[in-house]
Amino acid sequence: MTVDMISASESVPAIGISNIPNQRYKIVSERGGTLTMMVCGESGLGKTTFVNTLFQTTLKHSDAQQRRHLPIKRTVEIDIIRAVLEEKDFHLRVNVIDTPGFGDNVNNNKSWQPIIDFIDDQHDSYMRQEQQPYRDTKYDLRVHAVLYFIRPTGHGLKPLDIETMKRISTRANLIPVIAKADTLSSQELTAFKLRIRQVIEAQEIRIFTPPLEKEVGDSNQDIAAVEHARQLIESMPFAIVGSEKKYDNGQGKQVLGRKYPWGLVEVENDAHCDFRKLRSLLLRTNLLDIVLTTEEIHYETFRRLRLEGNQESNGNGEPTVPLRAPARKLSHNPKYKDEENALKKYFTDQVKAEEQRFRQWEQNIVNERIRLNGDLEEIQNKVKKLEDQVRNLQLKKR
Ligand SMILES: Nc1nc2c(ncn2[C@@H]2O[C@H](COP(=O)(O)OP(=O)(O)OP(=O)(O)O)[C@@H](O)[C@H]2O)c(=O)[nH]1
Ligand SMILES: [Mg+2]
Repeated sequence: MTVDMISASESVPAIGISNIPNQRYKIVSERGGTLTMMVCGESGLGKTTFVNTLFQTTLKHSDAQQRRHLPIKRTVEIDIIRAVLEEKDFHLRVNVIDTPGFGDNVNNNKSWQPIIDFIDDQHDSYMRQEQQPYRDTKYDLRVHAVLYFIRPTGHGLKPLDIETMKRISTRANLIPVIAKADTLSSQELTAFKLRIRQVIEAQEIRIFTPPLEKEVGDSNQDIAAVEHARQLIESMPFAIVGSEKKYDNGQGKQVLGRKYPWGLVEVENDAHCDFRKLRSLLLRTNLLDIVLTTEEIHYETFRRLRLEGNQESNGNGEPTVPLRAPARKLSHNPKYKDEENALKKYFTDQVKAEEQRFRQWEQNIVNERIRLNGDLEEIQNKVKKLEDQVRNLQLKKR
């Protein structure tokens, strides 16, 4: 598996992952604090760029830079990027699943399938591990959030977007985002957001929404949290700008952005795009909601349907969760080759050990048979002798 391991001893404090309200922070850290997110959508919408931008803004530069200098190519297979965000004594492991974009083909039929398969496979794999009694650490790549990139057409959602989002929403937290928001004017963007929200509602697509009503107390902190959640909801779907280049913001500060003859669009500027809002939702304010709803709703639903063998329809007459676990297919993806080879070796070793044990057992049986045959022969000889004696006695008697 080609996994990029980026770790930073310190991250930019502005993120404040260690500032998650107390109780929740504890649960997250006890559970090891892992967030797995996936990016998907049409090709060329800036998914890979977004992933790099996200890491670049959350990690200290030394490690992140390595990745930055790699030229971005079209993503051709599912790529897993791992990073560890560390702040004070808080560790958050972040896994990002970067996926190849859907083609611009006329026939994009079922282009969502690899994404759905990946999400289901992770649920399946976790379920299998849960069924093994002696397994402490589980390999867990269950997807907590899927960022769905929408092309900034200014018109609306395509049927492919709607179909794909519907399917994703039945198994994971779906977060739609408007890609390359710098290509739309702010009026266009406002109108586009409204239209997308209307379609999402009309099509009854379930998207992840920050809860407004949770644990509301009277403290200023709670009021601020609710207000923040309200702002997040109002900005959805988040308008994203990604970039790996830094420019002078006019005040002598180098900032990530995209430069145009008419000016600079800054990634981390709330007046320019919603990048910071999305980052905050994912890594801070709603980290726990995202992780817990995945476990308590999406994974539980998947598990229940699998165990009951029920099929729940998604309204198109198609099951949302396949009835039975798919046969484990041997992947052609070189990323899984190592894992596959390790698994094969494990099985071969197990089979060899069992065979050895069987041979030993067989040998023991042969030895035992030889011993018993020896005994038998001895007894038969004794019987023969006794019979001879009897015969002799009978002869004498006559
Ligand atoms: N204007 C603009 N261009 C962007 C943005 N993000 C990425 N790009 C550019 O869009 C092109 C495609 O970016 P990628 O990150 O490779 O897109 P992708 O979605 O990963 O594409 P696939 O891997 O083919 O699915 C690159 O030239 C980027 O520089 C953005 O926010 N605004
Ligand atoms: Mg890509």
